[in-house]
Amino acid sequence: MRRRREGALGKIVRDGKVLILAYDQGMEHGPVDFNLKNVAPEYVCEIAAKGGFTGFAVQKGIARHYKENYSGKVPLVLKLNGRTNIVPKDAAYSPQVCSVKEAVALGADAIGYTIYVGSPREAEMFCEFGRIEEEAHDYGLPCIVWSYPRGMHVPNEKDPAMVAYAARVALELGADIVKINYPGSVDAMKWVVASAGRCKVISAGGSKQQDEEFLQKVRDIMAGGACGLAVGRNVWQNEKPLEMARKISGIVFG
Ligand code: FBP
Repeated sequence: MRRRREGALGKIVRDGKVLILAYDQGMEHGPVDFNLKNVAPEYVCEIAAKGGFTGFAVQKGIARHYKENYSGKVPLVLKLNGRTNIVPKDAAYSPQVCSVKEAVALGADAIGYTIYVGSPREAEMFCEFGRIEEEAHDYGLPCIVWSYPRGMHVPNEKDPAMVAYAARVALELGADIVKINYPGSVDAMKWVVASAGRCKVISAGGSKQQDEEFLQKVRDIMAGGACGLAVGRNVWQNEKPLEMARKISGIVFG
């Protein structure tokens, strides 16, 4: 039975802001991102549950096996596609590995889908996402697009003009929220946000930085008009993840 089309962002937005804990790096990068603590999903689920996040982004295997560790404590953002770091990026493609129906069965509050804008295989991802977006919206689920310029035609993935292009593509494909890589400055962020129109913009955290350096980046992201972050490594790789989450939260919601 399908839910009515709501067009609302539901639980993943609080006071107009979004703060998602991303934990799909095990597939995207491999266990190289982990240590003996954060390789255990129970550890990161607890951070998701206690860190004041508006969403927890994972693949379906983590969602199913660890449901008791996060369910009812933090909204679930289910990633519907994924790839490994082993395959060359020239023709970057992230295949769909989970259906919208399964996301609903797992209790998802939103779905996530990665598009590599500019890749020779972008057309396949556009088509896949087009079908997902229609179905997810029929179920009343908001759609978050991880929109990353990538592939042989993209010499610099972080080029601010390319990041703005990727944000615009997500708006035009019907995403409710677009997740981009931080384009490097407050002004560049403002252009990304303007390009995304009514599609809300959140930024990835990126690889682990020193605490103060990262918190300044969070301030810049928000000063650029973003509505929040989907952050992973800078929280669960931190020695004091809940303290870090509290500081990020203070900037995003403050
Ligand atoms: P981080 O905050 O750890 O950078 O996570 C954000 C994220 O988008 C993850 O959801 C995803 O696994 C990863 O970055 C993708 O990174 P890459 O750009 O290396 O493919």
